[in-house]
Amino acid sequence: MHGRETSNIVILTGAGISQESGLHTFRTMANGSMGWDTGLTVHPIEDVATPEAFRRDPALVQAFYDARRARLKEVEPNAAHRALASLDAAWPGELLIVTQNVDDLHERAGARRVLHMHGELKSAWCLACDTRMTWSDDLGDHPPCPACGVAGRLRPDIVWFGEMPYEMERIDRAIMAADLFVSIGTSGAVYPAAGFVQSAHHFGARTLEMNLEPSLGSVWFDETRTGPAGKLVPEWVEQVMATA
Ligand code: BV8
Repeated sequence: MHGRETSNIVILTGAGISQESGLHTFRTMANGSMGWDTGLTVHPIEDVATPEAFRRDPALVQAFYDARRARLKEVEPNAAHRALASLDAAWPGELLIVTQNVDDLHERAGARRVLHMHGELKSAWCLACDTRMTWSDDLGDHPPCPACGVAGRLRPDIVWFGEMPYEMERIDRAIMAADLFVSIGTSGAVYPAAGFVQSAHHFGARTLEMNLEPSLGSVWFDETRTGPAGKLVPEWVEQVMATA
């Protein structure tokens, strides 16, 4: 089953690939639920990353994402992002980087075949006219929508917990056609992303994870390499390019 040539590659990335750029990862909190560690405090996802939280306290949610959007201006892509961008530019076969990250570091490193399944900080969504648009400033000060002019109806174009991730059909098709499924810097705690390795395995792909520590889904991977993405990913890209 695994003797297949490597031509179609799907790469899943998580918060761990941006950690060496200075962006925080999530954290399992004392009460077992997930939280977003801003370095100063840990926001339970229930307070900042659900539609209910946005209805309950829109100012807190907007401030949370305004701070993360502003932080993007202070960080740069790292060696792992750059290595994937060079692979994307040179790989002759199918390749898709499916990221759970809402930061723009894959694109700023030069990657093009990128799909943000959980949305992007640099995009806003108008709930009055349903337009989605590139956005780099705050949303907390209720700016008018550039498309319909209505003020205060713009929300972060982010997939919150309980909401359907973006482009699931395109992701499923890519996984079904993949010869190689690679997972980088993700804990495997959040679904449906955490289930991709099982379907990739089911459709006969070879599976490899690169992570600081084995993820929750580690048993599903044919190979696990542990260490920082900034070191492991450039090494792996060199190896896989040698097979191109
Ligand atoms: C949905 C945007 C239904 C927001 C995010 C099945 C079982 C159990 C629960 C569920 C289930 N199915 C659905 C659920 C519920 C839920 C879920 O999974 N809950 C969890 C908490 C149990 N899933 C959902 O709600 C999903 N939606 O199911 O909708 C539906 C179906 C039909 C129709 C309508 C609705 C939506 C989930 C998406 C939520 N939004 N992000 C934001 O970012 O603010 S998820 C968010 O959390 C991230 O995008 C990412 O997905 C996740 C965090 O995980 P990681 O990225 O892996 O980061 P983490 O910090 O956990 O781990 C980092 C790893 O890197 C670690 O292992 C670490 O060791 C490693 N690392 C650190 N540094 C480095 C490193 N590795 C290498 N180098 C380093 N330097």
